[in-house]
Amino acid sequence: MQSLTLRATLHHHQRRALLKASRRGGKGGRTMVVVSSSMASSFPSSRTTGPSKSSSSSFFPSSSIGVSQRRALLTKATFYPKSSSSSSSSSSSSSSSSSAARKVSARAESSSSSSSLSTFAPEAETSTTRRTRLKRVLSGVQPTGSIHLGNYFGAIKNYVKLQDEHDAYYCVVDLHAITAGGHSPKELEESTRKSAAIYLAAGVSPDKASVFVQSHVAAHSELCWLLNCVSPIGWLEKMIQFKEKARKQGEDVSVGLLDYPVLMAADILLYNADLVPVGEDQRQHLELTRDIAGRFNNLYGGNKWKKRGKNEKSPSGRYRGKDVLIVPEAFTPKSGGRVMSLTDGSAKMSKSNPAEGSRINVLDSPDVIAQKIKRCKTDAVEGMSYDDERPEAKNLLTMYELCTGMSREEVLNECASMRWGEFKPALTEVVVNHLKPIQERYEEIMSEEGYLDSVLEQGAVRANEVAEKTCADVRDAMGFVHRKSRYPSM
Ligand code: AQP
Repeated sequence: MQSLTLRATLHHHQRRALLKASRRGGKGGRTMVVVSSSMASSFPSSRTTGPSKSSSSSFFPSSSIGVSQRRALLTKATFYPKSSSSSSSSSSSSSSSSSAARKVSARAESSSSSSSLSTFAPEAETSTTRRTRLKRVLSGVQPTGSIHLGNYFGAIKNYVKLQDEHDAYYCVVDLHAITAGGHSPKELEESTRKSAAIYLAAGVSPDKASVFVQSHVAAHSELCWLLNCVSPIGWLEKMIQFKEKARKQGEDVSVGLLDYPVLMAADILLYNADLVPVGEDQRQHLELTRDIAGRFNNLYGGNKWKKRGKNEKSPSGRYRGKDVLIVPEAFTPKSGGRVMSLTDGSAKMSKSNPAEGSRINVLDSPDVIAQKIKRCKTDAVEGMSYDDERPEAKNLLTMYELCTGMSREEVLNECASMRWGEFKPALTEVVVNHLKPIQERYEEIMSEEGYLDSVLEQGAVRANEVAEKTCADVRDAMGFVHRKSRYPSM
């Protein structure tokens, strides 16, 4: 198996060019390529934070670097032959690949402040020290249907903003996607990959955030079960989303749908997340997460946890006697926290709405976007305003604001006097222009064989590392007999 771990500060396109080049040179055993910041500095900056700041022109296709430059990169790259892995297990073992990947990640991380690959300054920051220094952020989108502008502005765009200053974990929550019951296995698989690729295309960088698939970290399901046993059923029955979706599903409503918020609590609490970027519709679930964490800490944390062992340290190395689970905060943007439907300004834009014309998907073509905006609901008032009494006008102006990055005042200066017939083409243009670079990057990511899988694998390795520790502490606090060995979860 050939596994490439590309970190440091390169743009993903740059890494992909390297990936291609190294494939040609790395036949045989596992090949790990580490790229130093000094190498990265010869290319355009990778600190792209959003689609508006970058376009496909900033990426470096293999043709844009000279042969000698590429050769120099590959000569500088450090190769870890199979035998150098710390694990002696078979080449296909994910645990050996995990430990090697961690090693490489840590090296790449520390190399970001050094001028040469062979010199690792002792004071250089490692991935571990960076992680302990930064506050942690966790979030995810379920791979049901297509990601729409609500998901993008309510959640994903904030993933990109927060990744610079946080230890970020972003997952595609595939276990949540099956709670509606009767899903198509083929669509789940496709949608999971598509969603992960959209995260990356929107600007989430695997250099800054761990991007992974929820079901690749078995601890999500385990912690969900443990938390189920401390969560009163009455709390779950009160959830608005459960009531609305259960009404639509009738008698076929699954236990999974009721349990959705406990799984979401597990997702968040596993990573000891400080901050969770979510749209307004998920704030109630986040409140529930806080309640579940509080209840767990009351039942098993503090002094009760302290008495659980002679050793004052927990399995993960934390001091017993404190809260076992961190109570998180929600992060919801002022604008974009609730993007409304195109066909009903009082209902949120949603993946599960059977009317395709009610939403704009991130991957919709310009023609489809133009059609949807042309047909969207309007009112009979002349001119455009952010009036609460005019939910459709307010929603579409907010969309204009979000796509252009303009303030409300600027949007009004430009659009207040427009009629619907004038405003709709203007809105179409800014939406299409905003989504164009994302769609182009999406195509590139999907066409690069192996790239997405390598990102997801590396993300899952890091996520498992953190999640396993929290789960071990939770089991310890609850009184489960310690496991003598770690079982591979992937
Ligand atoms: N309309 C929206 N406006 C702003 N944010 C939104 N989110 C969802 N809809 C809007 C946010 O997107 C993130 C991922 O959502 P999810 O995949 O968990 O699904 P959801 O919240 O149930 O909403 P969907 O995507 O419309 O799906 P369905 O139709 O199944 O309800 C979350 O942070 C969410 O807040």
